[in-house]
Amino acid sequence: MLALSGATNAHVATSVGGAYTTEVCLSVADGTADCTHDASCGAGYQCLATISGTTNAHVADCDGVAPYATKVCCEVESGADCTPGVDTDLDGFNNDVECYLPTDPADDCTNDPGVHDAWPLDVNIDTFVTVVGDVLPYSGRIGAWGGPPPDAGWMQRLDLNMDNYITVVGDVLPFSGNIGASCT
Ligand SMILES: [Ca+2]
Ligand SMILES: [Ca+2]
Ligand SMILES: [Ca+2]
Ligand SMILES: [Ca+2]
Repeated sequence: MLALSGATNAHVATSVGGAYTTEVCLSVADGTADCTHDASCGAGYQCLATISGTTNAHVADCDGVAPYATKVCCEVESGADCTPGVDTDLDGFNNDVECYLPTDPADDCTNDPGVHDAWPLDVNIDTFVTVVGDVLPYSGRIGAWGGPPPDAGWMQRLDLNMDNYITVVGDVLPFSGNIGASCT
């Protein structure tokens, strides 16, 4: 992303070299990050800082108040395959829906209960589909809209048909016939 000349009161450069030996890096858990230095950030890129030049430079934030001319633009690409109309893991939900919720589009069951969210019907991530664990979270949220701005009851994880509303027909009905099901 950037190189610093030291740990404090440092100048910045766009690449490591000379006095600039401390790299500023961006990492993502699942995917890749790409950063550029340009006058404006392209589609999909976010401005993380602005700098006054390519070396011996000053740095500022991106809030538009006294920015420097060059923007540090970064994009994070998910490692997940979010192709619409494809259900890679055969858990009944297409990859684009799983990326939206989000659940793991490449796995039909959690590998780490409570943490790794993989099966859209297993809302509480315990490998079982139950009324108490997975349907009860909908209570009080029916009719909620995803916005902007989102309603107070909105929870994107529950919008199984990706229509930006939490409804009985679209999002609770998929549980019918699946209560008691489990995955391994
Ligand atoms: Ca799937
Ligand atoms: Ca899945
Ligand atoms: Ca569950
Ligand atoms: Ca919905």
